[in-house]
Amino acid sequence: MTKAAKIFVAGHRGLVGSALVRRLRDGGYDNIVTRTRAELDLLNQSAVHSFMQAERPDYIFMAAARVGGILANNTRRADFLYENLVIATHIVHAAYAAGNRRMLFLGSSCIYPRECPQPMREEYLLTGPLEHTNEPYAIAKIAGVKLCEAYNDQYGTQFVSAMPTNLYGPNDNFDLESSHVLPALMRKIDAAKTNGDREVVIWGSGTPRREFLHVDDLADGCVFLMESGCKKGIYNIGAGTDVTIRELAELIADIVGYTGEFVYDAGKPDGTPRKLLDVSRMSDLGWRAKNSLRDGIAQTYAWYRRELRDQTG
Ligand code: GFB
Repeated sequence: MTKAAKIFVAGHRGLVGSALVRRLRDGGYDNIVTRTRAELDLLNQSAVHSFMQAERPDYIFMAAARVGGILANNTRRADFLYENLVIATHIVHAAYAAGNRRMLFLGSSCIYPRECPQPMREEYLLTGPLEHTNEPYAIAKIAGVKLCEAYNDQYGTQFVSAMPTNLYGPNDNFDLESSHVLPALMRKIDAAKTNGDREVVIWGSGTPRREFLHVDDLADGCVFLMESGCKKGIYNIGAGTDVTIRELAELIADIVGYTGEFVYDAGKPDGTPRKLLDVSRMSDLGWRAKNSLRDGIAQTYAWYRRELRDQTG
């Protein structure tokens, strides 16, 4: 990837897209193309084609998606399936039609089977049934991965897929209904400390295990993949270790300085029991995540307090 290359980051306002733009700028890539949703509706096929024909980016980072935590995935099932399918097909086909050859497609570790052997290797894709709560999102992301593979096979494109584990960091969604667990617990625990509450409610049993990666590490891994000239395939990007939701809550409480109790809401779903990625494909290439979970959460908490707490807390 030359420094002068024209790079389209789809979804640049989101958690992943904004981290990609930061990482690319830090790396000396200045020719970055972005579009807000108002400027380019990715659900509009002809708008996506016109944009791609006009801009003809050399590289694309496909980070645009409808995303959310377990409850949003489970209740807005149609939106998650429809929008993610449509966005992926529009971008992949329009990129190919405009002569683009290099794309990195962002998937998710929820594409692997619910009862997948742990840690999950890339070749376990489509070897068993999916977790019900996020099946629509996973199906759409699997379709995106398969689109990349099929266009590579038939048309000679070089579309690579990155499978991130559960992410967190600046510009995350902190809405308590639709967010992922880490920002939700950060907000709830921070509010409890501020208000002097003695209890924080955790959804589910607290026993599911999740692997959390700071989004700056993900962005670094994605740029590394593009720079290293990978032409096809799936690459898991994770931290390599996981924690229970209870351990995550305790770690956040320690960083925030909350000393109250946790109570568990059995009326909310646990989701998949464990999701830990096997990251040996990336480590064989020489890449590994840099941020520890404690440091990453502390940095994100500082960001949350600075940028969001006054508006949301
Ligand atoms: O992060 P999360 O929403 O997504 O939830 P998934 C992870 C675990 O944390 C679940 C529990 O067991 C939740 O029940 N949890 C506890 C909470 N308290 C809370 C809370 O206040 N908010 C939330 N959101 N969870 C998503 C998928 O699954 O992960 C997506 O639905 C995607 O498709 C994403 O793959 C990375 O890890 O369960």
